[in-house]
Amino acid sequence: MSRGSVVVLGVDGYLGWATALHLSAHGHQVLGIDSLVRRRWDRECGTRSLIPIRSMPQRIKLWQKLTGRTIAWQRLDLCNAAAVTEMVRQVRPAALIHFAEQRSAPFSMIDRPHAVMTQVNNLVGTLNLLFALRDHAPNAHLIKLGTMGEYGTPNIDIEEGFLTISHNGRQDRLPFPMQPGSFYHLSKLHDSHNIQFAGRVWGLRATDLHQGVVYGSQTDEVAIHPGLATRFDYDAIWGTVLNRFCVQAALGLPLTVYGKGGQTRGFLDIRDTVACVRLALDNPPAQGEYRVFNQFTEQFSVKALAGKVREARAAHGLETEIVHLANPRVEREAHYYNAKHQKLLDLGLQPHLLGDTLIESVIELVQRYAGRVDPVELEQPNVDWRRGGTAGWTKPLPRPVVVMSGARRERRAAAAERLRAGIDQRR
Ligand code: NAD
Ligand code: USQ
Repeated sequence: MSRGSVVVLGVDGYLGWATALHLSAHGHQVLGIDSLVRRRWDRECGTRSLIPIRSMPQRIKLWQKLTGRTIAWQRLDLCNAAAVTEMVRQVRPAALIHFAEQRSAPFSMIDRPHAVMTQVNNLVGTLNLLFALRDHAPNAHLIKLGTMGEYGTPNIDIEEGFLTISHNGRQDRLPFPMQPGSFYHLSKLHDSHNIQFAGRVWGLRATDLHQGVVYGSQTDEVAIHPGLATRFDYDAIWGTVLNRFCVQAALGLPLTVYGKGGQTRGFLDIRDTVACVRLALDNPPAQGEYRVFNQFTEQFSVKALAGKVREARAAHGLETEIVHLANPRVEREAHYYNAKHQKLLDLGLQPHLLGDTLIESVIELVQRYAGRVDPVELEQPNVDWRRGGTAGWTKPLPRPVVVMSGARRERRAAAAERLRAGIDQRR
């Protein structure tokens, strides 16, 4: 690798792969890093990407064949401090885009081992990186994927990272008060604190992208060839809400709104994720600066989102049912939400807003792979925030934690039957 290159950590994942292609297409020398642990977690959970994804060596070979551009690739676990230090020492990157974490809130709420593993994986990986940067690349720009969920849903406007507070006649600009909603979301907040602290004491520079929920799967680069596909999760553990609704709509199944559905979040198209990362990369912070960008383009309640999917289907004469399930999560279902997201727009972001056409295009894509949908994975309810495990299990706790085993096929058939029966009753 040449000096001045960009390291994409978590390159085998949903957003990491799309970003690596995008940066490579725009002339960056990209080194992709991943431990492939997500493929192991998929095997553990019995989940898989709806859209088939190739191995890392196959993907980068195809990218080179199609475009003549090279993406270097290294399998590496960020929790291996010696390996991280050696990689940073050798590459001395200009920038690192850090996607490489356990990113599912439900996964982190299954039980104690999953909560611990999530926080150890995420915090240790990020700490290893910070120390390696201090020692071997102190000028590098760390772009870290955080999450809007760090803020929670306060009854005041959400600012971009910081809030000016007046107290007893004095004023200061302080980190925004945070109320994350899962052990996963807490891990992102702990990372934010560690990165901010490292900036303060070692003068590192970092951008913390507090990203909302991402939807879609097609970027300009991913769309070049089916072999360049990025993963698309739709199950109850890894699938994000709009992607799940599109799969449910494509199969003519009811859209599963948890609880009242007034829970509101920031959302963005995956094309805007890659654009935002490039904007952050092209406009680095000053040495020693820690900055936060709220990375989303629109906010919707879950109920409104389901309504949008239903409308998009109705435009084609198709009926879609919306069901309200008992909420397996502990979260406010009706609340004030107004999150600022100006800084990336100021840098030139041109958002792809959610319209019927986009929803339809995701549904069309899903329909191509409908045969790969596993009803067990769509089945509700899933991981229960109060009891852990899954709310669907009727036997008393403790239960074995993750789902698949030799009995998988049987349960899959039974779940498909239950799902069909449930839908028939509702009709
Ligand atoms: P993903 O699970 O598809 O990809 C994460 C990748 O990181 C996987 O390929 C995994 O193998 C790798 N990884 C995890 N731990 C690692 C380690 N210790 N060492 C090396 N590699 C490791 O997730 P994603 O949806 O692409 O999300 C990427 C990042 O963006 C995450 O940090 C997530 O918190 C953040 N984010 C995602 C969304 C979203 O809607 N997908 C929204 C906001 C923020
Ligand atoms: N929800 C439903 N029905 C479903 C699935 C989800 O109503 O079938 C609701 C959830 O209860 C929640 C909202 O939709 O209120 C969002 O859930 P999600 O699973 O789409 O997103 P979340 O768990 O918050 O996590 C995802 C990513 C995570 C990222 C986060 C951004 O998995 O990596 O950090 O989105 S944010 O939500 O802004 O924190």
